[in-house]
Amino acid sequence: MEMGSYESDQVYENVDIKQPPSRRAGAQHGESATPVDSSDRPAASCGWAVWLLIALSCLLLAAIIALGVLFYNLQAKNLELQSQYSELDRNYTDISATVSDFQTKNLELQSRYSELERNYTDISARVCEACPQNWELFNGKCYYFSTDRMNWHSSRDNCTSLGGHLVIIESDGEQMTDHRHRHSSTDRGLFSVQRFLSGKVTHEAKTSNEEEQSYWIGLTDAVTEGTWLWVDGTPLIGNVKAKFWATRTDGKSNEPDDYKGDDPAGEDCAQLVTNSNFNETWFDTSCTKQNKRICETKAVIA
Ligand SMILES: [Ca+2]
Ligand SMILES: [Ca+2]
Ligand SMILES: [Ca+2]
Repeated sequence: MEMGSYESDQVYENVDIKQPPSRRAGAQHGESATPVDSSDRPAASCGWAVWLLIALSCLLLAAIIALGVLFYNLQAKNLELQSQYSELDRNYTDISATVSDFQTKNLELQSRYSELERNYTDISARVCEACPQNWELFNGKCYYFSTDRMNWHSSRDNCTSLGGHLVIIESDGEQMTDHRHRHSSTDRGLFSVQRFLSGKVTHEAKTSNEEEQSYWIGLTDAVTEGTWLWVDGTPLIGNVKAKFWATRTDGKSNEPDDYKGDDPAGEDCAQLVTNSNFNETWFDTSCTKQNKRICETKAVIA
């Protein structure tokens, strides 16, 4: 038995060696074994860590899910924005194309406007060029009413130097021999010109505050007394109505009277003078008289 006790002591001794120092000390000092759960602590600590780990894992999972949802939402938003951007880009391209189109059309319109402006200028120039400057257009002819005065021969030469001639108030010779119907037609034109010239001269008299305005016309009987010729050599014949000599109401002879009271050479040149009756405005007078003049030339376009 003692041997057995010895053996068990040995066993305890062996076991005791494996005890932690504190416990061994307590046993040595005869302290009773503490009721504390010192032997349970490692297990509780481990459980808490596991729960913490689980909680952290849950949090992590929740965070991952949240991030995933957020990412998904952001991606959806991104796709939407990309779509909107594409649409805006298309719209911008469309607008750019439209602007470009407008610019092209604007240039085209500007070009057409310039062309129209040039045409207008050309037409204006042509219309203006129908008569020289200061000449008046009437029935396809241009007339110049001078403001200065000269004798008849100087007036004739001056009109020629201006590219025209002293006015001829006469129908075309060939037309005069034409059909009767044409006669009345040309007569109307002739009377129309006579009225225009007399009206203009009368108007000049009113605006210049001069009672009488007298202008040389291209008619003379200087070569043969009584034989009146136009400056182009055409004789004053034909229709008797195409003569607009004045009828005197003061008892003197009707025009032309070749009056010699002022000039012994008589009166061999015709002047157109202000008169209320536009069909009686011609007077013969001395060719040396200083008169204004009416020059005539063809218009460039009728
Ligand atoms: Ca004479
Ligand atoms: Ca005469
Ligand atoms: Ca006379």
